[in-house]
This record gives sequence, C-alpha cells and structure tokens, in this order.
Amino acid sequence: MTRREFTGALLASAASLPFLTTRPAMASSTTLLTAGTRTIEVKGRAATVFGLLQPDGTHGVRLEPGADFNVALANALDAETLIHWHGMTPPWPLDGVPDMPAAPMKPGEQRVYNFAAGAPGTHWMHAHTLQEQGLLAAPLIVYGKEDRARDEQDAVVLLHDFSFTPPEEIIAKLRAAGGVGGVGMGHAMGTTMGGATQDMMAGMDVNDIDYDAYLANDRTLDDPEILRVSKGGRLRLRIINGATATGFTIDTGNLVATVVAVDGRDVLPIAIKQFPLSMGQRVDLNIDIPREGGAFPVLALREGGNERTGVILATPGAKIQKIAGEAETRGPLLSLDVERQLQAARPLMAKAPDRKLSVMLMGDMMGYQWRLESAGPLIVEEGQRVSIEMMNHSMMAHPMHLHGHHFQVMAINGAVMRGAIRDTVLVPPMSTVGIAFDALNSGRGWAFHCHNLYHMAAGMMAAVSYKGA
Ligand SMILES: [Cu+2]
Repeated sequence: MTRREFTGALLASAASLPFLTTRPAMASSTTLLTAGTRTIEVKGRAATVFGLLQPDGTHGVRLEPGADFNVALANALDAETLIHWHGMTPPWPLDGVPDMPAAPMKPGEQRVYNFAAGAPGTHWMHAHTLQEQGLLAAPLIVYGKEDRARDEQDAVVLLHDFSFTPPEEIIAKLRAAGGVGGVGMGHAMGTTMGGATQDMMAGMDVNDIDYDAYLANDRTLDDPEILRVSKGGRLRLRIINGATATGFTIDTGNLVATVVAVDGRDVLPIAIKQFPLSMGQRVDLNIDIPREGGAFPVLALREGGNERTGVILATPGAKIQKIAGEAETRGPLLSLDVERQLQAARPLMAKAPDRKLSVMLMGDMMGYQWRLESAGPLIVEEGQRVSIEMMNHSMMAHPMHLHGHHFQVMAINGAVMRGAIRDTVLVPPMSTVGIAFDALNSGRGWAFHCHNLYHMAAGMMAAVSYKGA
C-alpha cells in the first residue's frame, strides 16, 4: 500500500465507524481493530488463520505523524487472547502479555489502548501466546513527519512461518523428540542435513521446527506479492520477522540496499545485499530502483535451510519470472557480523551503568528445556542506566527481547561498541551480548524473553521490575 492509499484507508476507516460516536469511551480517532480469523491459501490448501483487521480490511495499524496510539481492540475469536504492541513503550498495564499484569480478553470483549506512540518506526503487534503461530500478528507502523517529507514509496513486508500442525502439537513433538533422541543437532522434527552444512553447524542447533511454508505478507513464492515500483524511484521496505521460530537472511539479489533503521530506530546508513533478521526484529531498507526498470525479488532465506519466501518489486510492464520456493543453497546462519557495523543515529547519552545485570541463556534439546538464569531478580530503579550482559551457554541462538524499552547494543563477545538501538537482539550460541537502557518506563515486571515462541513457552522468559512499582 502506498502512502496515499493508506491515508485514504484511514479516512475510509473513520467514516465506516459511525457507531463510535455512541461510545463516549472512544475518541473519534480511535481505530477499531478486531482479532479474528480469516482464510488464506497456502500451497494450494485453504488455511484458517488469525488476523488483526480494521473494518476496511487494513491489517494492523499505521499511525499518522503525531497521532497517539488509540486502538479499540475487539476479540472476535472463540478463545481468550491478548495482543502485545512490539516496539512500543506503553504504560506497563497496556503491554499485552497475559497476566503481566492484564488478564486475557474474553471472547467478545473489547478494550481501548491509548498511549503516546513515541518515535516513528517500524513495529508490529502479536499475541504473546501460541496463537502467534496461527498468524495472530500484524504490522504497527508509526509514521513521522520526516517519512512524509521524503520522496520515497513505502511498503511493509511481514514474514511468518506457517504450519498446518497446531502449535500445541508442535511443542509436544519437540518435547518428545528432545527427550527421546536428544541428539542436539536440531533434528527434532526429522530434518536431515547435507555433509557440508552439517560440518559448518557442528554441535549447533539451528532450527527446531520444519514448517509447511514460509510466508511474506501471507503468500509463498508460488504466488508472491508484486510490489509495483517506479523506474528510478526510491522504496522504503519495512521488513518485519514475525516468524515464531525461523531466522531469515534478507537478500536483495542484484540490488544494493541501504539499511536505514533496525527495530524502528534509525541507524547510520550501511549498504548491504544480505541482512540477518531474527524473530521479532525489523529492518528498514532503502532500495533505489534502476532507471531501466525491471523485476527485482527481495527474498527471505530460511536460516540453514533451502526454503525461501519474499516479494517481487516490479516496474510497470516488467516481465516477472517465477522463483522457486526452494533454493539450491542453504540460507546463511545468522551472525552478528552486520550487527557489529550498526551504529545508532541517535545513541544513548554516554553514561556509566548505575545497575549491572547479568543473565545466562540456558537449555538444550534434551526434553526441550529452556531458561534464563540470573544471580537474583532483575530489579532496576527509575532513572538508572541499566546494563544487561547476556551469556548464551546453549547451542542455539536466542533473539532476546525486552518489553517497554529500547536498548543500545554495547558489547559483542567482550568487544565494546556503541551499536544500534533495538528492542530485540540475537545472542548466538556460546556468545555474549551486552545491552544498556535507561529505566524510564516503570513497571512491576516487564517481560524479557527469547523471541523463539517455543523457547519462551518452554520457560525462556524473565521479568525486569522497577523497585517500588
Ligand atoms: Cu531461544
């Protein structure tokens, strides 16, 4: 959707909600968002999945410059649910993790979420439960005045991993496979790997789960989304890894892209053709479309696997060739090589930490047990500069996400840096990553967890609490 289209969509959405005026609790600018089900087609099969839809069909929320986050969320599912606003910094009671502190919404229940949107950026929303696997996830884009002033087209790509197997069954299989086999090679679902890859990954667990499909905006490469772009134009592609348990490498093929933001926060621009994107993370890429035009795939390569998904950028009249959903080579393992090059455009003010915390990332495929260990509870005080050192003592990579805050990446394996501002950072196997943030959003327990849904469900979650909150 282009900027112009989506402005129109917002107006249409307001016009289609006349009943809002009869509900005094909701201001006229309140966006109605319904958690419901919808049907998509995956590899020729109909699939019933979740969605977060506005009355006009817009998936998720796109905020105009200066607008508050003001959403009336309705639960049209026949089950309880709750939605987390990933990347936003709401007051703690509105964060959307079940019972931290809000109770899940009952079927038919509606709740209003109204808070300051914060800085512009690419964020998203998702259920903080196994419902995330069923695509209960959508974009949440905060547009700024600068976005409007730039002469660029704007598009969002939400990546996901899809299975026809219900998540409860997936997790039961993971537990059974880990407990019985315990091979520690990421073969839990019966994957086999080629010799070279196996050598490269010796001792490492890459993927827990083999999915039936990998989606970009709900579609596979059998029938990918075609994003119409202008010859010689500039595109801002906002890519969200909404997959529950799959890391991707974004591959722009023949085009060089410029990384301009990660996790909704600007970085000093760097040119890339491949960018690692772990679960929960976002990247904004500027892509200049060649003057001669053409069709340009932007692919997401599954980490350590042949599968891929993506969208096609195409100028008017361009011939679009079909791209196979499986590549001949495997997607790279996600590393911190690019992370080391990233620098926040607006870093934290230089300051020594007032409070130093340290967390160990523990677990293995045996019995599928994952956990975070620390010397004591993770307690901070309002106003403190807090550092957290995350040491991964396991053989899997863990994308670690802190709710309600943005942190700066300050060290990788002991090498001090002043990296990107993020809300989710990858901690590879046997690696250490240091982050720092200012404790300015009080809460009695902000979720701090691995963004692999199954690791989180198996216990890889802690809470950062403010003293006296
Ligand atoms: Cu994990």
